Amino acid sequence: MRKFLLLSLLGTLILTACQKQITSEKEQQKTISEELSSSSVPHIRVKVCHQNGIEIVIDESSLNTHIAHGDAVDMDDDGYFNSQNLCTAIDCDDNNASINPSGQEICSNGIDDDCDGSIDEGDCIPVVTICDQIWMQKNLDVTTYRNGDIIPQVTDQDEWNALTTGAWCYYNNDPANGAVYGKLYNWYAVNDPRGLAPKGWHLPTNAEWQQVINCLGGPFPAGGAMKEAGYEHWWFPNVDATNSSGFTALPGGFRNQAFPGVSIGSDGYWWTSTESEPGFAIYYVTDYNDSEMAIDEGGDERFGMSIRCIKN
Ligand SMILES: [Ca+2]
Ligand SMILES: [Ca+2]
Ligand SMILES: [Ca+2]
Ligand SMILES: [Ca+2]
Repeated sequence: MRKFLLLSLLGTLILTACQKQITSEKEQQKTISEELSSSSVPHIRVKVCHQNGIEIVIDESSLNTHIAHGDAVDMDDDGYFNSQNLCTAIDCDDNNASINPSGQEICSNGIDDDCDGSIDEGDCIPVVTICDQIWMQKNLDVTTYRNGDIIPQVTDQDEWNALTTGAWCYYNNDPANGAVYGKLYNWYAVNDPRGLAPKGWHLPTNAEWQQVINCLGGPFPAGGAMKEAGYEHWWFPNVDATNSSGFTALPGGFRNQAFPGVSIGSDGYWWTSTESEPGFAIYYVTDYNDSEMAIDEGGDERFGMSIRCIKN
């Protein structure tokens, strides 16, 4: 009998200890889940294209389930899905938001930036890295905004002068100039919310122009370091032009309210995205008879000027 009582007591003690352990494990789990749900770390959201062509946004935690169903995903959030789907063309690199079917093909990087199956093909843009900034090495030459909307070409001088919206022209309305110098855009095109720069690029601000000029030693040596050397495009004496930066500035001239083309061969003009006062924006100019890359805050927004884009 005593033996039975001892065993019974021992059993009760063990049971109580086990229950306590279970209760404490439950409390621990509860605490962990409370911590998780109240965590300030945001859950990562991912876009998914269902096989029925419906696009939804999910929590990353359910990603594997969707992938197992055969849904396409957009991990780099560039708007293109990673495999055959009914929502978009295929993103050929879903870990890089600069690479997608509306990307800009960059020359000499060995990458198919626009997902067309060709690498560094004909219409590619040469780029140059200067002081931690990646610049297009050629003036902009697009006819559409980033969303595909057409930017009108305006040749008539009165029509150009009356514009309050974006437009482009060739210097002197001559396409032969466009082949070398790119297109001239008014500042309304620069400022259009649809985006003048291709996806993954932007129009440089005044601060970004200042950064490269300061890095090249200030306005005076900078012009020489940025100008294409020699006289193929620039007038003699093309002072101090070395192109040591690789920027390869060309004298594309500009369009004003009187003429469809002024100063080709002697000056290059580039818009910034920075407005100085209503109706006027900041631009940079360099010319053939000194080595300055000069700032001018008085660019009439109706002027047509060259554009250089910077990589985001
Ligand atoms: Ca993508
Ligand atoms: Ca991509
Ligand atoms: Ca390509
Ligand atoms: Ca490329």
